[in-house]
Amino acid sequence: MSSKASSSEKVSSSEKAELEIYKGAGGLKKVVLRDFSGYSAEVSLYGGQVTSWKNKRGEELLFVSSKSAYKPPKPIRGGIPLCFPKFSNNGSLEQHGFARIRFWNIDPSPPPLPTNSSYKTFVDLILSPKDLLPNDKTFWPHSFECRLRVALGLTGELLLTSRIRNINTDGKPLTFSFAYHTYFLVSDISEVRVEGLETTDYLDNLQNKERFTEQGDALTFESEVDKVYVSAPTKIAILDHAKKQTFVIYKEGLPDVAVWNPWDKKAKALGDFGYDEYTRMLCVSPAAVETPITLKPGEEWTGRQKLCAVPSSYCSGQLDPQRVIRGN
Ligand code: TA6
Repeated sequence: MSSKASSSEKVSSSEKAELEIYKGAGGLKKVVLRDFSGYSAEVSLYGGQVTSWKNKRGEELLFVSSKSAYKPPKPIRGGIPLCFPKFSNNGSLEQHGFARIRFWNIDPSPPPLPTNSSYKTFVDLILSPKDLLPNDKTFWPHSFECRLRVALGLTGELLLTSRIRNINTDGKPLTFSFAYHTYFLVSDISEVRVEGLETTDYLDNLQNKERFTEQGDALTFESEVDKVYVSAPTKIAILDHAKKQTFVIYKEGLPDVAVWNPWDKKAKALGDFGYDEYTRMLCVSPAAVETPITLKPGEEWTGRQKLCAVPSSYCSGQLDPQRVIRGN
């Protein structure tokens, strides 16, 4: 629960809505976005991480672990961690890069984004080299701007837009991987199906990143899963049978999709999952992993994910196309 800080300050980012900054868990500052229809989202300045997304009934749609430390330099367990400049657990930088364990700032003057009239409630954040630690620069000696816009749509959809620009003055290219490591809250992982990845190739992190082709007509889950689907379709659906709800993910600029559930043993080993919490989460993460992104000085990359949560009359295992296409 956000506790309103004695010195909560308002940052007005649009004439239609107000942004408020509160001190949340662990005293970490977070921006609260509220739409007048009742939808809301919260973004921690630590990590630039969305830590809550609620529908108009105030129901939480993202998973955040009850055991999350909210204590730098540990990443917050849940919500939407931004994995940048890498999405992997090997190499010199921290696992999944430094972006999710550094403090971001509200961007006072973001370059204009193509405005979409249905997004009136948003916040712009920025992470730049001045926000990094010496160690980051040792292993990743680059000048860059990493911008994030988190926006709420008029029907509660959540839109994340990331823009990364190479501002190296030494002519060096910028090469990075990226992921929106999104933790969806589900009623019971054993009752969840993912549609849209059938027949897609994937790298299996549990089998030395060996490449396979997905065979099933939808993904279901009975044990630990840790796969990166490569060159995946731009729309993926997560059907939650018990809740009769479908999450729909639309992605741009992010060719791959990582799918992860640690299951019981790995969740226990990680230490910041509560007892059997693994049964109530699934990570489906738009990413650029198989082919890292390379920018020449002055070039900018944009990556987006739009999340919708729609009621779904789950019957034959087929998505209700009308409802999904229309959104909720
Ligand atoms: O989702 C892919 C993955 O790399 C898994 O291998 C697992 O490590 C997961 O991310 C969580 O990583 P984290 O660093 O957040 O514990």
